[in-house]
Amino acid sequence: MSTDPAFVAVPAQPNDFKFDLAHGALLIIDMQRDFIEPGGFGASLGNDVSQLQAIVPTCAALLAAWRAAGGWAVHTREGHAPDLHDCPPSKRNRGSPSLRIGDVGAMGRVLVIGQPGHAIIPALAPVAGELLIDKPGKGAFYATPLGAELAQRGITQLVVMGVTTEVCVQTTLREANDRGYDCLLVEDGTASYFPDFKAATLAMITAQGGIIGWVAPAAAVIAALSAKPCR
Ligand code: C5J
Repeated sequence: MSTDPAFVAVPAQPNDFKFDLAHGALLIIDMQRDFIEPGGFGASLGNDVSQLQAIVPTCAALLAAWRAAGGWAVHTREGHAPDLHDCPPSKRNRGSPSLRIGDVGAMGRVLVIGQPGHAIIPALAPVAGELLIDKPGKGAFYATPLGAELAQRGITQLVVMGVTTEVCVQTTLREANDRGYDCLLVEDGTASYFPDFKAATLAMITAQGGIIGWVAPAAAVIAALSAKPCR
C-alpha cells in the first residue's frame, strides 16, 4: 500500500498544485487595520486602501471553507514593541509619510503591537486553535517562531493570501521557498496598492516552471477542499 500522502490537484499556474490538507496551512499575511482601513499606516504613505479592501470578501470565503474542511490557519501581523526596539531606524525614517511607525494616528500608534490599528480586521479575525504570529519585518519567518511552529505540525505546504502582494507576501513566499515549502499564492486573495506590482509579482512567482511557487484563484482552492483525494 502506498505511503504517499493523499492529495488533491488544484488547477494552478504554472501547473497543478498537488495539495494535502493534513500537511498544509493557510497563511494569511497582515490583514490588519493599519494597512486596510483609512487612517492607518498604508494610508499615511499616500496609498488608496480601497485596493486592499476589495479582497476581504474573497479572503473571508476561503478562510471559512478552509476551516469547514478542518484546515489549520496562521495569521501574521506586522508591528513593533511599544519602545520600538525591534524597529530599525532605517525602517522608521525612510520616506516622508504623514505618520511614522510609532506616531499616534487615527487608530492609535502606527504599527505598534496592541494598538487598534495593529489588529487584524474583524472579518478575518483568528479563532481558537489558529496561530497568530507577530513579525517585525516583511517576511513572516524573520525573527519569529513560524518555522518552528510549522515544523512541529509537519506542515510542508502553504496556501498564502494577504497584503501587500509585492512586499510582505512576496518576501514571505521567498523565505518559505528557501526553507523547502511548496507555496500557492491565492491570486484574488492578495492585493497591492499598485496593481502593476501585483501583476508583476504573480508573474515572477510562476515564471521558469514555478521558481517560487504556484498561483490559483480562491475558487480553485475552495473546490479542491471538497474534492476526493487521490494518490
Ligand atoms: C508593507 C506589508 N507594505 N504587510 N507591509 O509595509 O506588505
